[in-house]
Amino acid sequence: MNRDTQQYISAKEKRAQLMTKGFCVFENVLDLEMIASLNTMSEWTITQEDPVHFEEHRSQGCIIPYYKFPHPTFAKLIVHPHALSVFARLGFDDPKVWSGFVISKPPHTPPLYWHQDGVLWNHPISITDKPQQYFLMYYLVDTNRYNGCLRVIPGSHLKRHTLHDLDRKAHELDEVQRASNMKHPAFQQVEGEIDVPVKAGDVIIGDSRLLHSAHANQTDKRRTVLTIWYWPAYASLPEEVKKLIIDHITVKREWVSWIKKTRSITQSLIPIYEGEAKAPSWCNTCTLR
Ligand SMILES: O=C(O)CCC(=O)C(=O)O
Repeated sequence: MNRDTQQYISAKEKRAQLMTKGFCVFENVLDLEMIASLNTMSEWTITQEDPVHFEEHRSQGCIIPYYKFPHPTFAKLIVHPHALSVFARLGFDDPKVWSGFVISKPPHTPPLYWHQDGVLWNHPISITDKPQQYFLMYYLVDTNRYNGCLRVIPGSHLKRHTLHDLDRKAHELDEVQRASNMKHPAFQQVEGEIDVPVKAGDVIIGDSRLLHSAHANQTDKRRTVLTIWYWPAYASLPEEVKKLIIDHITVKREWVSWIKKTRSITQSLIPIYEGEAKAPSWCNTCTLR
C-alpha cells in the first residue's frame, strides 16, 4: 500500500472517530521551528495580560484571545497550510475561523473543570451529527496526566452525561474558574473519561459539544495549549447559524481591527454572511435528552 492510500484510509478512520467520539488526533502537524516560535509568541502574550486575569482564571491558567494582543505568529498558525490540510483530509475544504486563545497553565496549578463549549443548543442543528464548531488544540509541550493533558468523554457531544446536569456555563467567572472550590463536581473524576496525551506538534480536533477538561499541571514547567475555533463546513450551515457566527465576532472591535491587519493572509478563512436571517439566542446549556 503506498503512502497516499495509507493516509487516505487513516483520514477516513479519523473522520469516523471525530463524528462518533467527538475528537481525533493528527500527529506531527507542526515542526520544531514553528513550535519554538509559538512558545515565544505565547510567552510574550502572557506578559501583556493583566495580573487580575490570572487570579480569576486559575483553573484555565489564562485564556487570552488571539486578537487581544495581536502577534503575527498566531495569524500564521490560524492559516497554517498543514492545519488546513488536516481539514481537507477530513473532507472539509472551506473552513472558516472564529475565536482562538492562548491557554496556559503555569507550573503547579489546578486542573481544568469539565465543560462543553457548544453555543447552538437553542438551534435544532445541535442535536444532530452535522459538522458544526470544532476546536484545533496545539499543545506546545508533550503532555501527560502529570503536566495537564486533555481529558475527554468520548461520544458526549451526542449523548447526555450526568455532567450536563451541572448548573454552570462553560467559562463562568465563579469559584470553579477561580479554582477556590476543588470539591465541586466539575473537578472530579467521572465515568467514561479518557486522557488524550499528545506530542508537541500534534493537533487535537474536537467537537465544541464534547465534554472535556485537563489534568492539573504538577510539574515545574508551563503547559500551554493554543486553541483555535473553526466552522469546518460553514457553507452548509443554516443561515441563522451563520448570522450568530457573524454577529458574535463583528461586535468585537479588537477582532475587526485584527482582520484589517491580517486580511492579506486570513481572507479566505473569514466567515461572511449578508442575509437577513435572525440568529438563535446564544445557549451553552446542553439540550440533549
Ligand atoms: O487546557 C486545556 O488543556 C484545554 C483548554 C480548554 O478546553 C479550555 O480552557 O476551555
